[in-house]
Amino acid sequence: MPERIVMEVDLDYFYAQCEEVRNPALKDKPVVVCIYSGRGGDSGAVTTANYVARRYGVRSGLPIFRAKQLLRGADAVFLKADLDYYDEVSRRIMNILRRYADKFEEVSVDEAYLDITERVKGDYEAAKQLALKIKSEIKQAENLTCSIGIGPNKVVAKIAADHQKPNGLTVIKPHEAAEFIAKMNVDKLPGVGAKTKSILESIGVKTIGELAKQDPQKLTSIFGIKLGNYLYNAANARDDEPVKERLEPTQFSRIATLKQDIQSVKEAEGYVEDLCRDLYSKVSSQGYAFKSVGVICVTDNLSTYSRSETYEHLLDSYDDLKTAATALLSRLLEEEKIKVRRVGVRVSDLVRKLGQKTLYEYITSKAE
Ligand code: TTP
Ligand code: CA
Repeated sequence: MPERIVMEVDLDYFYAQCEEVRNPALKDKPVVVCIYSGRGGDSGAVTTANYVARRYGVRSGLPIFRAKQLLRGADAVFLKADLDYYDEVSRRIMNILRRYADKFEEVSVDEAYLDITERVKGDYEAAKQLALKIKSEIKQAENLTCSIGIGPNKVVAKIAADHQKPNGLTVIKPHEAAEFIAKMNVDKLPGVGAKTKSILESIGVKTIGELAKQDPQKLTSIFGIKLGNYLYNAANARDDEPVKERLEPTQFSRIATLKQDIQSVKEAEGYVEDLCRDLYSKVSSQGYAFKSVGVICVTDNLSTYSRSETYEHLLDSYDDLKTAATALLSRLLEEEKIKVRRVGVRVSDLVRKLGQKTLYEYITSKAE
């Protein structure tokens, strides 16, 4: 059994790069992708920015007005985030990546782990060649760049991917791993945020190398067994966490607690609309349509009641979902005569929607 080799793929300045792809004229300008709060004007935050904008200090999470100040006079472009579009690009890229992995784990819209041990027979040179192939396929198919890290486990692979961006490729062999991370600050370790960082600082630990030399028992006494052990092992470049093949979801649901108990569908109307809107947006952004809809009601003594229905045809719109959920809720309330404290809506019997391009990819991936 060869030693494990893990790859992490992280798409570069993802939302902003997606915008550059569909409008190449943006490429040399600072591009800032924003989520507006809905309170008018520039109220809202930066989701991400391209590397041109980052040179001016623009970062994720910055208030939009601050980004505008930083970019005054720089001919910058501010865009409203188009999450559906980024999800669609992400889904196509994930479908490409999946084909290169023995085991595949999608971590977020723009990051994934690939266990490639078997595929490259434990050979780091072959792993590097595979990474170059992946980069070139993503570039060709979507005109996007990514940064890839390769290492003996997920922690090292992720730090390696972060090491050189954008369009980076960093390969860290097992015997190099501990030294490679030792000089970095502790917050380069995945999962170490501001809070853990400041506790570590208070015991005099700033770098990963310093963390690696701590007494593990001291770390578990401060952070608990799980985090303490993780920190100690990760700092020593050890991590047994497997790349977790995720199964396709079988259902999606949303539930809400009502301000007041309700007894009729009329009183629940606003809640049902909100739940369905939220749920539909989730399901469709993940690329699914559905055939079954269910509603669930919870009373104040926590008894639960539910109704569901499977339809002959595919449902694929907010209106379909709202109509189905309202009918089911109406039936449930008439039959049970209960006072409802929480209402939920669920969709199942999911069917993946295939656009033209994904259909093509689907067929070509089958043919391999
Ligand atoms: P990241 O991978 O953190 O960043 P990035 O892809 O924009 O840039 P990098 O080149 O450094 O990898 O986040 C992925 C996407 O998630 C990002 O394009 C926008 C979104 N995002 C937010 O909406 N809010 C946030 O606070 C962050 C950090 C990201
Ligand atoms: Ca990224």
